[in-house]
Amino acid sequence: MTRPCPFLCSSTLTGYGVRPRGGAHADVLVELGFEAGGLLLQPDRDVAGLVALGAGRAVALFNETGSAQRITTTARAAGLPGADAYAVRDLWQHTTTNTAGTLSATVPAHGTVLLRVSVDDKWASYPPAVEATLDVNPLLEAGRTAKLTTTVTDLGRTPARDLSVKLTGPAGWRIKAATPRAAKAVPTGTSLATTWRLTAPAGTPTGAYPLTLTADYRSPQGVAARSVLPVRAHVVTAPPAGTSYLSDRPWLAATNGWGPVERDTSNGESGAGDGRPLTIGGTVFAKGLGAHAQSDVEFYTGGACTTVSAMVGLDDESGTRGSVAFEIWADGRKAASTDVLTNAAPAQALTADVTGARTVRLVITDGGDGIDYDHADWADAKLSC
Ligand SMILES: [Ca+2]
Ligand SMILES: [Ca+2]
Repeated sequence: MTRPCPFLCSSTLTGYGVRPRGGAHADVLVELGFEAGGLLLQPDRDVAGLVALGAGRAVALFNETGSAQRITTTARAAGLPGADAYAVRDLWQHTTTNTAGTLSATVPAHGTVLLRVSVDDKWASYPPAVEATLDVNPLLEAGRTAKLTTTVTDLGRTPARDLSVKLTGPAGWRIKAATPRAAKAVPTGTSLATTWRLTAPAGTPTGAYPLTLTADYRSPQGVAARSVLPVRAHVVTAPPAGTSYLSDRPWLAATNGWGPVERDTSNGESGAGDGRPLTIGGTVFAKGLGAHAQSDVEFYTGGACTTVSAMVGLDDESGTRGSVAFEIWADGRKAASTDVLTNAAPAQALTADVTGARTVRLVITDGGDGIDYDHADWADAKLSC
């Protein structure tokens, strides 16, 4: 077989986090047409890589992040001519469906969905593609009921018939549909939304747990089809009342540009626990987070907190050439941010109103000039609830 580069092993693309679910199977590479040569590769950081395959296109939905992300494009954007419908082959699931044009999936962390999309006279013989999504990332306090809404949308040109949706989780969890979870027919572009009540038993340890959302349906010709969305639910603990240091709280997720985020020290080098005292402009701080752009640390606040505050700046260990900006996000809203800061700036107070937010994220960007020397501190970072 032709060597499967550049698509699955070049340094260009390892930068996009291509780690196909289940590994790079030879049959998938054959289906992609790697033996044909003449590849056109147009990776787009946020959307898709495209490979020309004669009249068809292979579309890779990349997710380079550490959490599941919905990624959407269209057959036209993938370079296919206009048509009533297209055939979509899912190269990991080995299924073929029809789409009216939308190509969309929730892609697991560091995962890739590979599709082969083509104009195909037989499109109506394939079941419609459906997309399953969640309204929120499931975060549960053990013993307390949480709500979650799932949506199954028909992306096909034909209706999804006898659609029924199922959500399953670990043994002992209570999961009940609070609204209908079945529909006779879901036509093109419409959805079945179902609200679920989930409870993890009291005493469930914090951490990530698997849930599975399954949609079963039929094509108008009666062909059975199934779409499965694996989901990670997190069991979390409520933030403490009063003011606490964020470096003493567990985080839900953390990404960092150089090794792990450090608690109560500077970032140091790429190893864990090798930081120095947090120091900004000669001032030393006992508590806080030491990070390196690009960095993103997410905490659970459960709608119970009001304020995040910190003294922010470049750590003195990075020399004089770093530049970063700090952002505090409350759910999907940027609640506070700084201008681009350099090592010349003293520690700057940054405070965000996070009232009502389910999660907050502390984000450090590279200041627009790359991440070199960007050791940056959330000194004295506190949460008030
Ligand atoms: Ca380190
Ligand atoms: Ca920078």
